[in-house]
Amino acid sequence: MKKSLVTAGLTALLAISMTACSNNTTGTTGSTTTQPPASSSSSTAPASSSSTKAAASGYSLVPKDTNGDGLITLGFAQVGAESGWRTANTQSYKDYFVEKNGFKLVFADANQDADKQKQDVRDLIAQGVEVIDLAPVTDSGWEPVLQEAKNAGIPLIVSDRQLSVSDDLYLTYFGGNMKQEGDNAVKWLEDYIAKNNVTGPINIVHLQGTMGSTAQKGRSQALTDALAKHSDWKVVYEQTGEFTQAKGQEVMESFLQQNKDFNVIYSENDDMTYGAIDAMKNAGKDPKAPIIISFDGNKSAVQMVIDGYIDVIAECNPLLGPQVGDLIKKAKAGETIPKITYSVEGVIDSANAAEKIKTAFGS
Ligand code: GYE
Repeated sequence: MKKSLVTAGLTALLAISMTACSNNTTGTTGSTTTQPPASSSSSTAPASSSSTKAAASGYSLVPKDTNGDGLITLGFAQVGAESGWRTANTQSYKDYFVEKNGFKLVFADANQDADKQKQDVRDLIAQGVEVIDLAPVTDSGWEPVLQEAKNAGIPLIVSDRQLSVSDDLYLTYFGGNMKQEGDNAVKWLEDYIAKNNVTGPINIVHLQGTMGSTAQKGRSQALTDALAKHSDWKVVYEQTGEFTQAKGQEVMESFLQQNKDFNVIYSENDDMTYGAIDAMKNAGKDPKAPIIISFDGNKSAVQMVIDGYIDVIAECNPLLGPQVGDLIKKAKAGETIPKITYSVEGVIDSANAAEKIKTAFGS
């Protein structure tokens, strides 16, 4: 496989011979990091460490069967249906939060609208659900709504993406460490460049997720940190593709029209990666030429690693339902649960894609 500096014009200026792919080891999707409890009262802005933190003092609500029907009613304030990751995430909640596991599910879809989602949570409070799980579209402006949930005596769990609020406003966070995922991707690129003696500028097309989501902030921050370390790395284009395939394609098309050189695409989810690849194909560019870095690990994306389109995927596990359910049960039983639990995630590249595809989520 050859990776080359793609010129926006007709010629490829620099051919990079790819002799072997990086051999990064990966974590196990689905497992979590653990660390002994330690006290914490700090806020949990975008994730910056891969540890678990113990419950902060100041949050005393525990899940209860308040209506005595023998089930816990979970109100799930979901982001939307923008991606394959999201579809798998929703399905994992719908599969797990059922009567046989001791739950009822009330589902609210924010359609990627942060304001609507605040109303969704208020509606869940008004309905008197017994626990709320919030997967926040963006991380800011949540204090009043979380205070309302707390005042109503409804424990609130944050999942998938984090919040910039004081951690005495929620019971626990469960999900990926987005900065770590970005760091995993960057490390892979650094190793790749070193192993393959890549010289010359690294011109990066940066497709960002939903601006203001911690998934975007953490992954973008990792790239910003890398740029500060590597003087020959440059972002030649940066635009949000809102985590959707359609928007990913659209922004990549507008970039290609600028006729600029690029040799790396850093795309903050698989769906935008699919869109970017389609845009290159439609423009008559070889989608296998640039180094493509993606996030999530949908089955089709892992197949594209095998087929040589995508070079690396930083994993992000969407199958959170059973693990959130477990935390609720533990908290209900009076156990102290960690304030933050991050999924353990690694990378998928040509070294492990054939293995990883066997357990990949989605289609
Ligand atoms: O990477 C993306 C989705 O918040 C981790 O949201 C999630 C991100 C995921 O739309 O595909």
